[in-house]
Amino acid sequence: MLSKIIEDALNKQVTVEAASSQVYLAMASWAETLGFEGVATFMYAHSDEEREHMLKLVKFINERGGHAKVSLLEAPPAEFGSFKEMFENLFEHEVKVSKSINDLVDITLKQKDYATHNFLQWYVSEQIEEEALARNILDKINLIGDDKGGLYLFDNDVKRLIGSQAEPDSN
Ligand code: OFO
Repeated sequence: MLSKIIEDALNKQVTVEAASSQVYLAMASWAETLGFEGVATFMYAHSDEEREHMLKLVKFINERGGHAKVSLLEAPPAEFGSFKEMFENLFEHEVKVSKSINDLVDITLKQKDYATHNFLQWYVSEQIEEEALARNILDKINLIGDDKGGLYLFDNDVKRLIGSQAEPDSN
């Protein structure tokens, strides 16, 4: 059974994951309007993954006797400047999400909720992967700079990174 403190903290994370899904969806749509099909495909898939992260939390909260809530989200931006800015934005976003997961883990320890602590280890591993992937993409983008041909190749390449993150455990 979840304590109210843990239930509220997990519900906050539901909102964080939902917001991540929305922002990556906005990035996908923007890239698609610019004709960058590979980047759009990557971002659509990433948005779906964030929804999975959210659903995993929703199910856990309800399974443990709590009530997962769906909240109103702020609209993400519609445009992201350049791909470099967009991927910088993605990286910074993931660093923030990692902090939010770490804070959550900290609360479970203080509350001595070891079941939720154990459940959250999946997210801890996932954030390591997500930050590494974002950093990897950013390195590639920095190498390309403003080179149009490079961006074209990058667009083709980035599709291959979909699902390249290790799935620590799907349960
Ligand atoms: Fe849910 O991992 Fe990204 O935000």
